[in-house]
Amino acid sequence: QSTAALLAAFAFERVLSVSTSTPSVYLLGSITGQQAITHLVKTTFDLAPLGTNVDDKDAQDKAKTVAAEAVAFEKVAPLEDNDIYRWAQAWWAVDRSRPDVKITLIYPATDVHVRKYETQKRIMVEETPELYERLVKPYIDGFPASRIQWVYNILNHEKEADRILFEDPDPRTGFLILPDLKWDRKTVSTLYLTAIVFDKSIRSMRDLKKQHLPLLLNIKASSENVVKGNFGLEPSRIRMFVHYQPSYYHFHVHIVALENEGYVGINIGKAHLLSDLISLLSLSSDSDEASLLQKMTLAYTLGEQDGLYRAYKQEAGLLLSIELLCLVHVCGFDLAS
Ligand code: M7G
Repeated sequence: QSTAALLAAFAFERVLSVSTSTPSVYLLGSITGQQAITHLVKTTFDLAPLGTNVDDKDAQDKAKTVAAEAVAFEKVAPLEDNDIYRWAQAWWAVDRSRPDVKITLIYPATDVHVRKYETQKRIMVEETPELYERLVKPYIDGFPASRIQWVYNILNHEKEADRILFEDPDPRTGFLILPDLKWDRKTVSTLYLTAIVFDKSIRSMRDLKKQHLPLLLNIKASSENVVKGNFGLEPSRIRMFVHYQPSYYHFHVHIVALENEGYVGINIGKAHLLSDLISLLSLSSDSDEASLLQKMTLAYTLGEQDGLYRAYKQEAGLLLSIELLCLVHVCGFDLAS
């Protein structure tokens, strides 16, 4: 079924979350009785990195077209004017080359997806290496492989194969680079690519050791070449980072234009710069030993709908009961009385 047909069949149920800065919205609904999530993002103006390059004739021509289309309206409804200031609402002409909205449809959506996109209270946790081993690793191990089927589809060239921008097939130091689903594959100022490694043993950045340095250095150099060669962006105009915790436990690197600042995914408490990871691994001792990334306490935010949040809550409940036990023991506190 086509995406258009599925969207037409989407029966709205409720709003999961709204971002006014992007601006975007996650809607929960259903399609033929199955849960579905629709994400709508209004596209931005593809002018930021292009308009500034005064020497590049092609870039200037493209900027002119984008600017001309940006002020080509089908209808304008004035709101107010005062001295030299006027404001209005407007509707763009429908035949512009730039689409107005980027749509992502998840169908059928699992409860994990619904919880991920729902507005929720967040807490900050500090994951010690001990907590990682006891709590987080079993949680990661318990994740069904089906959740990263989309990653394997890409690595096996079964899906998105024609989108691959770079590929190094080495099973240890290899990876491929392709557009992230968040990107409209058009707007350079919101460029969003992903580098996905072939090595399935690296579940997250916690698993990185000194022996993975060549892989990370490789990803950094190749990403810089791709953004320069394919999109005319200088390496100094992109941000490369890794999420901890990620949503998908198969190691990948986010490659994002600096102008694209709207996503919560670039916040501290979630994003770690690739160059910081490279530096930490360089400072780590021998390849086989635990790296600094395995010895560190890693702090991050967790939404209360996150599966891991429940594991932390159980832990907190356990601690509380241990403290209570100590209280009974040390102070002779009689809970029954
Ligand atoms: P993450 O840090 O595990 O999770 O990154 P996040 O979603 O919380 O950022 C996974 C990245 O993969 C995200 O940037 C997603 O937008 C992207 N992504 C997810 N899926 C299901 C796909 C897909 O099917 N294709 C592509 N190209 N990217 C995807």
